[in-house]
Amino acid sequence: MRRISLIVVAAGAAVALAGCSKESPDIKIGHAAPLTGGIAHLGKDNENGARLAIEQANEAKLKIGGKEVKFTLLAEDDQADPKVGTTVAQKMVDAKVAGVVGHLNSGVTIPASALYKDAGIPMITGSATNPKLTEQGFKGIFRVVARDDQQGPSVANYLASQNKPKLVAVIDDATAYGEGLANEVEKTLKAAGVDVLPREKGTDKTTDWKAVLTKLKGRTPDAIFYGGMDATGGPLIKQARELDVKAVFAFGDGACTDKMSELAGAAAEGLLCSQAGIPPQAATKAFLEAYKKRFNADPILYAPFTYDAANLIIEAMKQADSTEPAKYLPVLEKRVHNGASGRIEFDAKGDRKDAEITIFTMKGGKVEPLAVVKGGTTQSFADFMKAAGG
Ligand code: ABU
Repeated sequence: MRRISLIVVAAGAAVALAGCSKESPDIKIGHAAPLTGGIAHLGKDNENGARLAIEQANEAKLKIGGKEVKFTLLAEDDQADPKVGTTVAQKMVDAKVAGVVGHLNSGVTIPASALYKDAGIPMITGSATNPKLTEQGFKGIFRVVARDDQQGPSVANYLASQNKPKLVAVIDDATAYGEGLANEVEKTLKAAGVDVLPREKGTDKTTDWKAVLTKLKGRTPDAIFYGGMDATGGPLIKQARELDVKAVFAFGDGACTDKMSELAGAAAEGLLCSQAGIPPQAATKAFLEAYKKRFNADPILYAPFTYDAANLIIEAMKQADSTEPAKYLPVLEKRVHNGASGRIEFDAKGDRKDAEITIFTMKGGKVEPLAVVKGGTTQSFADFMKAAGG
């Protein structure tokens, strides 16, 4: 009888101790992007940005709700596949993540966003640019880059005004991103009086473009725009030059990376492309130094934006003094954040207000910024940096 009493007392003491535990609550933040396949380098870059923000928050030993919190990054591989993406999103919901940074691809982010919205989990993408994401009217779904109905017209107008093509061929990879961006480019070119050939299509796995290019060669377009990622855009431009296609090539953000040179060599020189934000090298010095120190590499494309997305979630939790989505979401919706990629404020749809678009050319194997488009005004990259105090 005495032994039973002792056990009961000991169990009670253990419960009481757990109740007033000084242990840091573990707050999970999800990140999802392709970590395998042709664009794994971009997925890892995005993940690194979010990871850096979380590690810095843990070093700062933040107190929320009177307790020191420890953030954990739940990093998942969605394989750039819409079906895998929704499975990953369900895994995040089941794991009770407090917020999500991601996904990378528009075609994955759009279906995944419905699961986060239903679960009341805020999600911020640092790279998905298809307008539909924030046109769904979902509460708690945000993006910190520009949309393709801003990016497409910017790159198309730059191409039309600088290169003055009379006939343009447009190819896409049949994804929500590639097709959507190509549609915006085609619409803008036609409005500028440029003739556009009937659309050619590949997939996000196509690396043999010879049939499409041979067909286009016979039509001698002055320029070719491709809506797709660098893993497929690199072989496209390489094979075009091998077939002696002389057209100027233009691409959107998915193929606006130094990887184009790795894949296509000298064939990539002179290409024109856009990114849906400021270039990585224009991010804050503090971010660039911390990224280099942590990962022994420079950011490739959107790491400053996923870093900002993770910090936006953490800062909103701090301000709300709660890690509960229902409590910090109203703060996140209204927050003004001065991040690595500049000032971020969301509009009523969850898009970034006054987002920049940068136009680049490939020079010496590196994408080099030429101009920045903001609020419909284009200025040289040098002037943009001067005005930004850089
Ligand atoms: N925006 C570039 C690639 C990601 C996407 O929107 O699919």
